[in-house]
Amino acid sequence: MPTYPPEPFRIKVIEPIRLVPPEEREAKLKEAGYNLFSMKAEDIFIDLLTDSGTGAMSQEQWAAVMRGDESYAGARSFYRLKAAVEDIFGFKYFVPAHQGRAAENILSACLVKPGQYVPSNMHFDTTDANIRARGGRPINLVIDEAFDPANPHPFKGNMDIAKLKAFIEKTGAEKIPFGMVTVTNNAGGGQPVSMENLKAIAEVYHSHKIPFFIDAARYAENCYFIKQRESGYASKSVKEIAREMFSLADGMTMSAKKDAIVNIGGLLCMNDETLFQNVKNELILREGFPTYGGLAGRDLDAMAVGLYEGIDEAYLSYRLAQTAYLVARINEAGIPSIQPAGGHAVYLDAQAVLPHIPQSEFPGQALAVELYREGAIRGVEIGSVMFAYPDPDTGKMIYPKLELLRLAIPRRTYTQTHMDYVADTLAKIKARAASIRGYKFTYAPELLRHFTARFEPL
Ligand code: P61
Repeated sequence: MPTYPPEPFRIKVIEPIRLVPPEEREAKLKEAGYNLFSMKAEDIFIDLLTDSGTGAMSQEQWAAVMRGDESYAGARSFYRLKAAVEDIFGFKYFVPAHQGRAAENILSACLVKPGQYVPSNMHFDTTDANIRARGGRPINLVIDEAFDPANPHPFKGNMDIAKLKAFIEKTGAEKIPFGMVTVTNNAGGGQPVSMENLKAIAEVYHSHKIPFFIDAARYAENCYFIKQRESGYASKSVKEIAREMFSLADGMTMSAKKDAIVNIGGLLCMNDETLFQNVKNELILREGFPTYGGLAGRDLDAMAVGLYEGIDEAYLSYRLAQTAYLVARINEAGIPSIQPAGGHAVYLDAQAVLPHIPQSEFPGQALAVELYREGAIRGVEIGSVMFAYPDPDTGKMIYPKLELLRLAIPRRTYTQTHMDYVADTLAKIKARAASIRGYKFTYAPELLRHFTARFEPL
């Protein structure tokens, strides 16, 4: 059992949470259409829906908020953010955006044409949907080990280089406006990508003159895994590893709500000047003037500070150990999850816990509902609700390879006792798993359906 490290911070401000009595939970579930996105936050005890924008900001970040310069154009806050972005990522140009998907939307609007393809290890759902929304097709080429939950491969987020080469040969580079990789791979267990693999990806894209963009939402956690697991990196700083990573790419999108530990914010960086001009025009249309990009000056300042706190190694070491601890406690309770522990979340193998529920009846969603029913804990399904799409050529439903329930850990927010409560709750569910039933949709939109879908128990 990994030890739970002492937090490298202490608590100065608290936010009360309330445990809704079990007898009130059923009505709340029914009212929400059995979709945890539709529940009131006040009815959740431990909220592991996402690690996005839910972290605790530090005293330095709150102090920075007070320094926010709310000038419409050329604010001091923008220049402080610019200095941090240039120092850590090293790209020639950047714009702020209000969050990751805004950066993805702008990049897709500028580059993706109908019928084109964008490969990655695995796109997360907003990237996937933004490419589809422009008529493009997202393609996932992660290594096969990623689909074997028990396989302990240290870099399970790696792209399969042979598959990537074969895909480009078959499709033609002219149909690929840019290629991506997601670090860490959120859709596949929060698993890291190795530097060796990043170098190989860059080489393949560049040999075909395909621009390479990194989805950098959790780059700092990925860099710390490289430091821990990849030979030659133990004595390098996370910042040095990050600089090496981004020097391989032509740009990046980032949801700053993750590794920059802010409640709102995003980045779009690039080296190409013409693209930068087009991005700025698109940004002005949809987000705001290029020196604020849909954010307040105070948000830019919080991000400038948070970018450095996100690469602090005492913090990262605690962060990854907290996740590993929760994974170990949950596994000890007899619930299998993707191995090894990822960076930001535990990914429960819902299909293994509920083998009697077929994919068409959403085992991940069933487990999510049960976790609320048992302990007022909120997670998110990452399975057929989120990722089953009809094939655009045949119309036949394509199901994802894994049915997962993700418990994402907000940064600097919950303690060891909270993690123990989650593991103990799952142990109780495990004891009565055979009696749990599946769900069917009563409403589902076409794209990103998990946010607003409604269900009925079967
Ligand atoms: C999450 F239920 N992730 O993991 P934005 N890239 C990557 C992400 O993980 C990501 C974005 C881009 C979220 C929030 C979320 O269906 C959901 O700042 C690797 O959220 O726009 C976001 O960044 C987009 C939760 C997103 C969901 C979509 O929890």
